[in-house]
Amino acid sequence: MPTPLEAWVDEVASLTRPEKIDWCDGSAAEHERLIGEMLQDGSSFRLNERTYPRCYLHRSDTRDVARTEQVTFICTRNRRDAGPTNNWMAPEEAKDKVRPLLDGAMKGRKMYVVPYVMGPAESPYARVGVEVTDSAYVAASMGIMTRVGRVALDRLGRSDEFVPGLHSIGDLDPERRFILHFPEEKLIWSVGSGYGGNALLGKKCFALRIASWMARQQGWMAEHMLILGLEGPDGRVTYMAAAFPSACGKTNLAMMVSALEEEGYRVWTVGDDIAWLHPGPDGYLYAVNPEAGFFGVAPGTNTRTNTNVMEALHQNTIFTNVALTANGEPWWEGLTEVPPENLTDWKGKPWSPANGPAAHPNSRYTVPARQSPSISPRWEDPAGVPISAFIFGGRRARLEPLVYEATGWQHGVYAAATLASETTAAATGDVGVLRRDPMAMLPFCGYNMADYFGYWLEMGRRLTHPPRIFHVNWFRRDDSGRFLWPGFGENVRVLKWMLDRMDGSAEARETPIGLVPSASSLTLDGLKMSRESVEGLLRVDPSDWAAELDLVKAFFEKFGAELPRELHEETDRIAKQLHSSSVA
Ligand code: OXD
Ligand code: MN
Repeated sequence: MPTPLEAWVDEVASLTRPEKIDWCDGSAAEHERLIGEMLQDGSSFRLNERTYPRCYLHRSDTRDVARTEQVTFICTRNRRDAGPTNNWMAPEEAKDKVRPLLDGAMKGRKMYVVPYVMGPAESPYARVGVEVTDSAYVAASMGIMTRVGRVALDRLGRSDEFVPGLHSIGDLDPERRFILHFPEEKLIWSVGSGYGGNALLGKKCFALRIASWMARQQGWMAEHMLILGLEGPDGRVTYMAAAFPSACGKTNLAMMVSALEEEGYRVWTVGDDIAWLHPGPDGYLYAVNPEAGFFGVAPGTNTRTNTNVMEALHQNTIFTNVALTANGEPWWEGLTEVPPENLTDWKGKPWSPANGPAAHPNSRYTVPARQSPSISPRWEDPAGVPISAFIFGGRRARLEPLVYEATGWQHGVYAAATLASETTAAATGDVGVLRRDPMAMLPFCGYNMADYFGYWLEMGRRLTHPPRIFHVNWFRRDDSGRFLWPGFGENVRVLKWMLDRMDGSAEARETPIGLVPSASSLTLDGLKMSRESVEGLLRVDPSDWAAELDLVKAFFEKFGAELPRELHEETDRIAKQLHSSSVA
């Protein structure tokens, strides 16, 4: 009798008809072999072996450089279960539409079977997935981002408890690209893209979209969150998880070099993108990082913004769509102030500034997490780490203060559900367009977000020690458009305030939107900030907030009667308090 896994692989092979099937074991020798295949097909190049040993540059198809949300679908029997923020197709309709694209798609190609574990191998919270792919780049990247091979097969045995993911690059034509999720079957089909977020199926597809669905059924949470440990002067480490929409510096925060190191504060990295959170027997929420690597945005990364990742990137790293220097090193905008002479751009052409950026704005590095000097000694703790605080943040030029604390769980869920960020030039060309991105999960929630908000509220009732909830904004500007806060390593000062709130030593002022630090409760020594700047950072402007509430109400209308009443209660409460504070 074939195992359920063997039966599925047979089924997939008879549909896609590969020339050869290769079961991946996750070994170093296999990684070398996969890299060899990438080098052979001309899509990848070896970098300078002296300064970047075992590092490679991969160039993707120029039409395949980012996630494609418009062709990403949640395929549930009832449209309602996908909700108003997801693209939806009925499962059979989706399969009928996409099956012809997979039919014979691997003819003349090799099919790699990649069994993998998401989460620390020994953890009860870890789960198995199996990706079948016809891309050596995808198989090699999965080997960095997840735990591949025997470890997964041993865990699985003859069980059918794995998330199958069928991936084919197809012909890479964006017109024939589909990323389909079938949460009721826990199945993923992805065709027409080799880009990480579309093609490394363990990441967004499994660990967020399918896992968020599983988590709600099984009593846990799958969130788009970094996990960090903040060590204080007494050596105790407090763990926090934080959600930010893209382009808000999540990886940099997770790997921050603390500006308060001399005072004894240090940041340890557990994860930079995804958290799986389970209630423990003690009523705390425990987080594991399901991933084993970082798939980070290269542009803007340098020794000032993220020195830890810079150190990690010098070996065993796959770079995608970065520029290449004349001596075979990777380069991207922001790495050095002045671009080196004779660069080759991300498309493989001699670079000239007139042709736009040398590296694609969404060029990436894929690097093993253990290589970061900041990696937490507990990053693979099978029990996870207890989370004391959730942090939500966006990029807002005016409205949001540097930090505030929610008055309780319900208010915190409201703050998270109304999370929003202004777009940057790099992302869209439209600067300052406001996008709501609840819990930074808008593109990643595998079910109806109204139900998701309800589930968050429910979680707060279930936990006897729920995390405290904070909101931050590193991006507030003054009237002349200058950033008020220095950011990066100085952000530790805000984390310290949170720590001080938790042990009861930091003062906060009650405002209609939450608990805002008193200026004296923040540790700002050495920053040389003017009193006006500090006031500007902490100001809560009632008329700006009244305008924000109108936008929030319009956003909530999307969910109609299904929006949990608690979120309306919060909107009304804040409106009332704003009104009385502005007349007072
Ligand atoms: C990512 C993303 O790549 O959120 O992590 O898009
Ligand atoms: Mn992400």
